[in-house]
Amino acid sequence: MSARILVIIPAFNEARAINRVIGDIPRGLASEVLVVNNASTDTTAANARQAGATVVDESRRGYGSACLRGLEHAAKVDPDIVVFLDGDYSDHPDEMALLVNPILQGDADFVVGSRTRELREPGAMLPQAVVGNRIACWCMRWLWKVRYTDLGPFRAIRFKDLTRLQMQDKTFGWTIEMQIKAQLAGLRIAEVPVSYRRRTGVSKITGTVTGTVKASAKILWTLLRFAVLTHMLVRSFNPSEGTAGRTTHC
Ligand SMILES: Nc1nc2c(ncn2[C@@H]2O[C@H](COP(=O)(O)OP(=O)(O)OP(=O)(O)O)[C@@H](O)[C@H]2O)c(=O)[nH]1
Ligand SMILES: [Mg+2]
Repeated sequence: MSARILVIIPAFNEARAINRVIGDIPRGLASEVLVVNNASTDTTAANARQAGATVVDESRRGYGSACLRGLEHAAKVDPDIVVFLDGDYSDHPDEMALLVNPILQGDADFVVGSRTRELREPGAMLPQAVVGNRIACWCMRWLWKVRYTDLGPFRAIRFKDLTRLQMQDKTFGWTIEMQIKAQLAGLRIAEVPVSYRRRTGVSKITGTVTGTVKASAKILWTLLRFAVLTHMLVRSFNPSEGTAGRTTHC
């Protein structure tokens, strides 16, 4: 029996790109393509339907809100694997097999597409995004000993593991929340290099000053929150942890 793969695409005003994204998803690999229309004021929903996707609406704006709405739908159809993909045609949907194969082969539970420099079209990722991602990955490595190189939106995860993570973030902290929680939950994590091109349509996050500031602040806040939470958890299990001079060595 082949695995059921649900592709979730959060989309806010992506009418120019959405049908190309859907059209490039390898036929036969995805059992369903779900576009979460996040309060678009253009023809995103109609275009997505025409391209063959299931469309649901989420009126609360925010990347995480759209992804959470996608998970509500997933709970009804119970897929084996969920793939997340942006709706602006920056990711290469035709590379989807690179992400799902390690899961299908039993080598990983969670696979992140890393937008490496060699596979990135010049200008596809703005300098602020490159630097911000690098700092966030360095912090995760330092705090939780996990080696990520990107917070890429193109990713695949076993649905039952994703449910266990109890995702909550409603905005730009969604990707990093999943990566931190995957490590804390002991999932087998893999990264694969993926291509990335300049977006189609108007930039909303990294191409705008307010978008960059809001996204950076949210990512930083998420890192801090989980750092404090995990630190408190370690101390409540092991009160001597972190208390200089009281650690005993056998
Ligand atoms: N910004 C934003 N994106 C949303 C929202 N809801 C869904 N999305 C989708 O989330 C994906 C990522 O948003 P993008 O605007 O491409 O963000 P980005 O890739 O960091 O930056 P740019 O491509 O430079 O704009 C796209 O598919 C958006 O359509 C929302 O409320 N705000
Ligand atoms: Mg984008």
